[in-house]
Amino acid sequence: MCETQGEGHQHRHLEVHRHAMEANDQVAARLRRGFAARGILVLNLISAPGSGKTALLERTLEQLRPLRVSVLVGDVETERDAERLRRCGVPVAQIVTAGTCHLEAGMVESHLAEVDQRELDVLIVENVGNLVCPSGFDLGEDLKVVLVSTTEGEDKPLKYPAIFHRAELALVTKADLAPHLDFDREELLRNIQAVHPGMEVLEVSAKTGLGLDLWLDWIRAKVEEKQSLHV
Ligand SMILES: Nc1nc2c(ncn2[C@@H]2O[C@H](COP(=O)(O)OP(=O)(O)O)[C@@H](O)[C@H]2O)c(=O)[nH]1
Ligand SMILES: [Mg+2]
Repeated sequence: MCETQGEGHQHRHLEVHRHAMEANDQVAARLRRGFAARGILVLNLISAPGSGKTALLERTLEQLRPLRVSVLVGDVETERDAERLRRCGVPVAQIVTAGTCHLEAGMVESHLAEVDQRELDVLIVENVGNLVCPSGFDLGEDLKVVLVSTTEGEDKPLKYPAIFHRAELALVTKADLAPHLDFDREELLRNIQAVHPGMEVLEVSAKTGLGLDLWLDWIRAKVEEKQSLHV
């Protein structure tokens, strides 16, 4: 008897979850059509809290000129990251999720008007710091980028495979700290490839600027690719 009630409850829970995901996917599809119609490249940056998403964007945004870039940044609380990024002179909207551990397509849609999308080449979404939940929610992006810092441990791709599997590019951040840590670079690279064979990987430091040129070139190439489809 108890087991039957338990199963029923679990079934209802799964149904609610399925409806929520379907609703998210519908909004994401609408967003993707809108971005495609305007030729805007959309990147969804995902990592654990503190991996260096905002620091990397602080180094990235100005250097992407003359490309026109905007940022949507998600956090559970505060406008702190938006305030940091606005200093780079690009339009930034903060999405405060008030407890939700990931961004959903509806949140992106309702904040889009705050960043001028008529005149945009690239929209960068900094997701809520979390390696698990954000990977399951489509935001209408072209590509997901996963960041993993040298301080997080080489095993993270194995422990959180979904995001490494779904992302196009892995950025190994805080490369400047590697000499000061027991960091096994080869093992991290091996673990990334084990989860996502052939995955593109760039090693960067927002502090020293190491690897930033390759990251900027990667973005520029993706923008060109996107705009060549937009005729
Ligand atoms: N040494 C070093 N520290 C970094 C680097 N990038 C970020 N940090 C530091 O890591 C902390 C978290 O960075 P932040 O950009 O806020 O991470 P986010 O939570 O992923 O947006 C801050 O104290 C940054 O100064 C880096 O390349 N090298
Ligand atoms: Mg941040």
